[in-house]
Formats: sequence, structure tokens, C-alpha cells
Amino acid sequence: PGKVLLVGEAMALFTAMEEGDLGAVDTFNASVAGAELNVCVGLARLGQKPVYMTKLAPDPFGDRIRAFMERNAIDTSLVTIDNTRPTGFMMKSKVSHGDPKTYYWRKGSAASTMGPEDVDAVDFDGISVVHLTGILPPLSETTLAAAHELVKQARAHGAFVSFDPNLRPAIWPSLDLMRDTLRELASQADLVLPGIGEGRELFGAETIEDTAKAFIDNGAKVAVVKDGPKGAYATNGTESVYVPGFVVDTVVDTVGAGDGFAAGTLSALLEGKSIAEAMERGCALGAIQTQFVSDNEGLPTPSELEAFKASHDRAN
Ligand code: KDG
Repeated sequence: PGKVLLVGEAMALFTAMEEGDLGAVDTFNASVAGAELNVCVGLARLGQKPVYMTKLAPDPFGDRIRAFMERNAIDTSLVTIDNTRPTGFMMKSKVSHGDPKTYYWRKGSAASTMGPEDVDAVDFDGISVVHLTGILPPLSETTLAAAHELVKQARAHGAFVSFDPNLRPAIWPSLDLMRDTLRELASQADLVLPGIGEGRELFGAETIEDTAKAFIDNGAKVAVVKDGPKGAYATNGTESVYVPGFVVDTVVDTVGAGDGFAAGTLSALLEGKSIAEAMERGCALGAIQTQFVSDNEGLPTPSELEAFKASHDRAN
């Protein structure tokens, strides 16, 4: 298999080390975030060759992200520098249950200036998979065009298109544009990886089966719907399979679990595994990621993955 191309915005991430209002917390842990970058980390740790396209500023956040990519063996050849705008950053709260709160400082960031011309400059030879998420299109008008161009070029070059809707209503100009854009991008995908709630938002689907069917009826070839710790369900419209998740004692932080799922699923498919085996690996990486405060630091190497699977029960 060839390389995996991912395009998105990386940000510095400050995670609260104490519970409470982000405006009142005094201690933060610094790391890096970005859905597509998180997937890169998971892929690289499992031996794949992710290429991450983004724009960074020559500032401390940009330096942190570049160093992180190098440390994690993520190809930086498509990282460009924008001298006029800052690298984005975000904050995340600490919670003992439920999802943490996130706040962004990313409007007008370096990454938000990516456009279709950047996609057109990519050499797609040797790229076998393109993975994108619903976070790229709402960053700006030019990234919206870049997302459409990315799917168009990927298909024109025969790459496998993987799409995670990753709904972020807070950064879209309108919910109608969010729904129309994500339905359109999802319709072009070989593989879509929605969460069960995203099916509700985009298609009004309630059950996991109806969610998967809605994505297939909309044009995707395979839909894998995630249902958190319970597991995931996949269909291609004719065959379907349900795969149970892994049981973990305590959840530290849910953010990044979906990206772990994508990395696990894609890496296994690239190794020629079946969709059920790929989903099992996706569930394992998702569960592992919930054990870490960072959005990507916990993602496993092959031996860490085997050790996790051997020591955890399956949901039923
Ligand atoms: O999926 C995890 C991401 O949400 C996180 O790392 C930050 O990309 C991010 C975003 O825009 O929310």
C-alpha cells in the first residue's frame, strides 16, 4: 500500500489539569491537537506512512506542531509556512464524566488560508488513501473549496476516500451549510466513519442500522457507524456486521477516540484485513485513546495494541 494523505488544521492544545471553569484553572498541560493529525499519529505508530498537509506560522505553536510531527514519523513535506497569520490553539477542560469542553482560537489562522490551489499542487502518485474530516471545510471559504477539491482529486487519481463527518457546529457559519457540505462530501466517500449522533444530525436517523443505511443511500460505499464503548456497525448496503467495543474501567477523556477509531480501521484495511477486523482495531484504538488526557499521545504501537486486546473484555 502507498501513503495516506491527510489535510487539516493542527493546533496547540492546553488541557486543564484541574476540574473547573477554564477561566479559573491555573495549570494546563501543553500538547497538540487536530483531528487529522491525531489520525496521522495512530497510523504512524502502526507502521503506515501518513503525509499531513497543513499550514503553520513560524511561532511557538507552529514549532511545537512541527517537532511533534517529526517525533512521530509523520511526513512534513506538505507543511507550508504562512508568515502573516498565527497558528491556532485550543483549550480543553478536565471532567470526571462526560465530554470535556473545548474552546478554539483559530479564526484567521495560518491553516485557514489553505485553498484548492494547495490541493492541486499535491503529487497524488503513491497516495493510496485520502482521509479528511468535517473540520477542514468550515475553517474558511478557501478550506471549504479545498475540501471539495481534495475529494475530487483523490477520486480522479483512484485513491480510496475515507471521510469522518466530525460535526463541529460551533465553527460552521450555518447549520444548513454544515449539513449540505457534509452530506455532499460523505456521498463521495469509499468509507464514512460517522458517530451515531452524527447520523441523527445529518439524516434524522435514530438507530445505528438506520444511520448506516442513510449514509449508503446518500452514496457512500461502506458506512461504519460508531456507538462509543458499545462498538460499531458497518454495512455496504448488502452485507452488515456488528463489532463489540472494549470495556475500560474509567474514561479519562473522550476527545480523540473517534480519530483513534479511524486510525485503527484504516491501518487494518491497508494491511488487507477484513472490515470486521478493521473495526475491532478501530474500537481498540478508540478505547485506548479514552485513557489519556492528550488527544493522541496514547495511540499504540503494534505490541501495545496486542497487550491492550489481551487484557480487556469485550462489550456485549
Ligand atoms: O477529534 C479530536 C479533535 O476534535 C481535536 O483534536 C481538535 O481538531 C480538533 C477540533 O477541531 O476539534
